[in-house]
Amino acid sequence: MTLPDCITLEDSIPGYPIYVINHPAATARIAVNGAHVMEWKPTGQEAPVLYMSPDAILTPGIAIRGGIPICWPWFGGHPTDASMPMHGIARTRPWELLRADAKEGHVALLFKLQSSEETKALWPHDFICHLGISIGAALEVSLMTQNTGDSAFVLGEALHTYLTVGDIKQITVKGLDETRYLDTVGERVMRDQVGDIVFEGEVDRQYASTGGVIVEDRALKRNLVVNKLGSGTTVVWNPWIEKSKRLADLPDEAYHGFLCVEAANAGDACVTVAAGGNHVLLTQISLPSIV
Ligand code: TA6
Repeated sequence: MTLPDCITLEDSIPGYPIYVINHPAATARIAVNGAHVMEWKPTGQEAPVLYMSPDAILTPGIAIRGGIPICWPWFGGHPTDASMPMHGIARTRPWELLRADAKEGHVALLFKLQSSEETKALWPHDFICHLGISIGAALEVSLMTQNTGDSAFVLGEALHTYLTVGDIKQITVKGLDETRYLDTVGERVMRDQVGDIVFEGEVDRQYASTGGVIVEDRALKRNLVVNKLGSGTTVVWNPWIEKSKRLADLPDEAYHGFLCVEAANAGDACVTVAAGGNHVLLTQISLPSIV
């Protein structure tokens, strides 16, 4: 497939192809492993918008710590089998690039992942997934699921976005006030959000919300707007120090510099896709203003 001049296929890591985008509107890197948007930096921004761990393991079959991991077809642990991989099977498989187009204001890429005997050994359903990525002054990622089998399946999923922040202690997340959420830190319990979200310790919450949020970053003097479509769950996660120490692919102190805001469908928001049916989950990240 011919690539536009602004996209190159980098093989600096043997057996681990990465598409490198250098467009006037933004730069980005996308790994074939997991169709994983690793990096995105709109032109004019000093700091990248997506966070990538310096200790991320770039090996086929291993999930990447940072960027936008695709959690699919389950979110978190497998519903019934603890031996299955966390967050499903999509983020650790190679996806096929179907096409890439460069436009004046953005680059658009389309990746595909299709069921196989190997995937059906892990998840016994026929499917075709497409991932549409639009990279420019904003980033839009769309995960499209087609059920190509003859029976319905239940889908848990997330676009597990890692956002670079200047200092987690100077972050406020707006847009989830009075929203019900599952708090998974310690005992799993339902709570109601009171006011904006601030960070004084580990946060791992699944909010019942279909709307967007604003991440106000007073340290970097920027707002990140995270909008979404086809999502009933907004996951907000920062591991803080103790969990960071337990993650081998994340420096202990890295928690100061990132936050996950995930467009998801988890728990009661999991989606039933009928035979022959489809479902779209989309997240969009933009930077409308300098605070
Ligand atoms: O989205 C939050 C979460 O489910 C956390 O509980 C934490 O496990 C995080 O995902 C990262 O999961 P991973 O499997 O990528 O280490």
